[in-house]
Amino acid sequence: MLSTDSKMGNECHESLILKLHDVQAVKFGKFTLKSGITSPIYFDLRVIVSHPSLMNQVSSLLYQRAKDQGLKYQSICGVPYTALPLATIICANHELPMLIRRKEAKDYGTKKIIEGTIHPGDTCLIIEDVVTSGSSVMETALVLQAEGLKVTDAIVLMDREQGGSAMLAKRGIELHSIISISGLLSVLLQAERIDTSMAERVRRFIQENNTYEPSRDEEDNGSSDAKKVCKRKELSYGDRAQLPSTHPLAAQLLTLMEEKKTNLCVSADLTACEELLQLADLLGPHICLLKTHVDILQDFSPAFTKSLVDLALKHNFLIFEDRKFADIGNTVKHQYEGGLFQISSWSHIVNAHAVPGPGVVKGLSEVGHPLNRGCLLIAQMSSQGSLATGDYTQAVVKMAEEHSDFVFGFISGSRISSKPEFLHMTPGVQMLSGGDCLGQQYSRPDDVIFNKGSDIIIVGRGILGASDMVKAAAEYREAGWNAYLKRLNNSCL
Ligand code: 5BU
Repeated sequence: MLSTDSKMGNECHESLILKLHDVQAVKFGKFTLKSGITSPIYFDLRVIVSHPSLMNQVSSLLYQRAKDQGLKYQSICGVPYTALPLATIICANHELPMLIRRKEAKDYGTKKIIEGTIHPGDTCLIIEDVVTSGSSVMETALVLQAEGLKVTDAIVLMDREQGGSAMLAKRGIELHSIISISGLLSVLLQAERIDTSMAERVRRFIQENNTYEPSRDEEDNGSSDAKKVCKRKELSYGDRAQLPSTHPLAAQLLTLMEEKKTNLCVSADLTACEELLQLADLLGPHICLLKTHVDILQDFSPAFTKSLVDLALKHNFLIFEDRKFADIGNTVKHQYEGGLFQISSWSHIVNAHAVPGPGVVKGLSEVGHPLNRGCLLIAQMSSQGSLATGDYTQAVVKMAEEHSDFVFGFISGSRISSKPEFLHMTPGVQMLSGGDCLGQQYSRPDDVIFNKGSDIIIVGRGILGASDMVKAAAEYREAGWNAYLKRLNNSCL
């Protein structure tokens, strides 16, 4: 086991996940689904109706999620059947009006399909236990909409991440889930309820059984984000390296990406130097960048940085110390050049927050520019609730443009500058979307590169946590590169 600290926080719904496993609401093995497909995981959330404390816990989490999202709604409807009692508990506890959707219209009396008082124009929040394809949520939404109600959001306990969220989004409904498959697997793995091979089997099953099939129109254009990408001519990494305005270090990086056919940066978040060097040697052929957090190493020595630089030369990758400088110019100068780590002497790339103002870039540049180093500004973060959004992000783009002799790109979730000389790198990437228990949020490689127009995927635990890290790195590399090729092919030349 690697010495990366993958410990989960407590507010990870850990106890809930373990309880769900205890009562067999989630099971592992071989199950034949309705569709005839054999699945290694099976959810039967119906059993929770016999466990009142679980019912209370789940209902309050569903309600809290809607509150955290700032959702405005006038009534709640649970998708029959399991979510019906959950909606009841929420509505009773918070004195909210509830609507009940009948599975079948009554064949006598009023023939109503919805019970309760309907106020057309009101917004109704949908509650569901598990979403796979999203069809049950959609059915309920259609019935409510036919009665003149608005449906904009649905809260679900468990998203199987098999395309339901994309399907619903396309129809104007945002799905918010409490537990992701990746979160569930992490908790059960850590509690030794399942082993790594089972976790990988489930991950693979989920990836290979995505029920969402984009329409032809969408396939041709990507999502709405990709449509924006498609409006401009898309240059290859190699072409961008040749632009006169491209920073020399960015040109070096773009060239090696094109040559090695990789847009994968591995986030080597390990705590022992020897393990980190072994990882760099092992994954070197697959990556364009190796990202470090040098201050988490327990046994740091200058000899380590020398070995790392040798490996970067051997495998033709660059080193990116994810230091996130965020102080006044004079202080970051010392932090970059001096101290124990002497970062500027070995790391090709560093990053900085723009929050102190342009002085942070000027200070770093005084040290890094003469050494032909480069800097990324953190314009957005992958973590939940990040404040780096909107006007702040725009101000970061402006700051980068004003200091492009040293700043050559961004840490961001998507393409935020249309200037092709700037590189966009995105952390928070895994094969399955979801997150960890401390606010990290994951997007898939294809989404990041093709839909969002970023250039480099940064992957940590998606690779470090795999039983075969080389195989995992090869898979991420392929996914990232194929998404890039798809983007080039899709470009409107
Ligand atoms: P993960 O194991 O793939 O979740 O690791 C992500 C890495 O990227 C980790 O080293 C973070 O410190 C880093 N990161 C991030 O996750 N999100 C951000 O917005 C920034 C850095 Br900036």
